[in-house]
Amino acid sequence: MKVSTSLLGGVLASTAFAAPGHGFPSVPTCTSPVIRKEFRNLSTTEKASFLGAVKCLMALPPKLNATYPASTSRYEDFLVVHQENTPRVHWAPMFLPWHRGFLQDFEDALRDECSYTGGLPYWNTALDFADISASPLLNGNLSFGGDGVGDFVPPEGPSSGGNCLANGFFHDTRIHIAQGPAPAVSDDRCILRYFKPFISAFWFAPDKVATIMASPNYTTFEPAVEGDMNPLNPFPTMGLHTGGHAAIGGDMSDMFTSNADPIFYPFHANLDRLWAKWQAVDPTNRQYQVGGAIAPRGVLNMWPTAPAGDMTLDYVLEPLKVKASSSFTTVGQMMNTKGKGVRPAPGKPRGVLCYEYQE
Ligand SMILES: [Cu+2]
Repeated sequence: MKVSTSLLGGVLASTAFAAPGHGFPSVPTCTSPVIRKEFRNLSTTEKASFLGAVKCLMALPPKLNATYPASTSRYEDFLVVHQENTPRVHWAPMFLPWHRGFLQDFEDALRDECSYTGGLPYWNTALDFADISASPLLNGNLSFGGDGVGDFVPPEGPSSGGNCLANGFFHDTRIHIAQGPAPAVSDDRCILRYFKPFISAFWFAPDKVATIMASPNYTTFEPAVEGDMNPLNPFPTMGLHTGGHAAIGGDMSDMFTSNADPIFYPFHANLDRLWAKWQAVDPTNRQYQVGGAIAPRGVLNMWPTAPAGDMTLDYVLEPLKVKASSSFTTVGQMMNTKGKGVRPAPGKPRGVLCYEYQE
């Protein structure tokens, strides 16, 4: 990596300090980043400890039910916050930084409230494109479980399986929020799955990931990874994110309540990992590169009152209140996974993140 006296050079070298006189004190404090590993590379003990911590969040009482009365647990606090924010943070450049912060809050909750000591694991979906049902993440007692079973056919149409998750670590988990947009509606139900392997065979394939990673700038990378849905021709424009949600199906194909299914978290961590990898290809130009209209793309018109203009590093990511007080607010603070203590530019709030993905 080029270490220069330029502003960005000071930011990028985790041990370097920016040259004095720029009014841009960089005080990197991310000296031992949390390591986020691929789930299948966790030891049996690590798998049990991560999955157990998620179950712990499911058993803890909610903290947000003054705002969201339907939430019955800390796990469901995250569900209703995602549900409420969905129209503002999907099909838009906010997608990546908002979900990066959201995952950080989830990892923090596992660690602070459920004594978890590891990093949030990710799911390298490219390893399973040929057959998601054979994935180590979706098989066995220490996994997220497989396709749904039962003969209910959800509105999204028939496919390879049924509906209720019935095996794996979360086979008996009940969710108390109905699918669909905010406000949250109480419901007592299973976690829904409905595999569509033809979609994952297409979008999880390594050549599709390579195409996404070859995007030259943020305004092309972001829709490539998230999806740039053209309602007239949805399949070829799903992208890795929407394709993955659709391939797992059930809860994952409901864009509001998809994180009812715990596989949401390793799946989204993988998208975050790809963004960090894409940034690392050319950190001088990409570490703090954002852009694109704040208003969501497409004809869904999910956020009619969106402000005009492009997303910048100063854009305030509110409301994101899963924790009593989130340690970050702006897009700029979400741009560098090892940027704790580092300002994206003079006068901007210091970064708060300190983790890295193990390949
Ligand atoms: Cu989302």
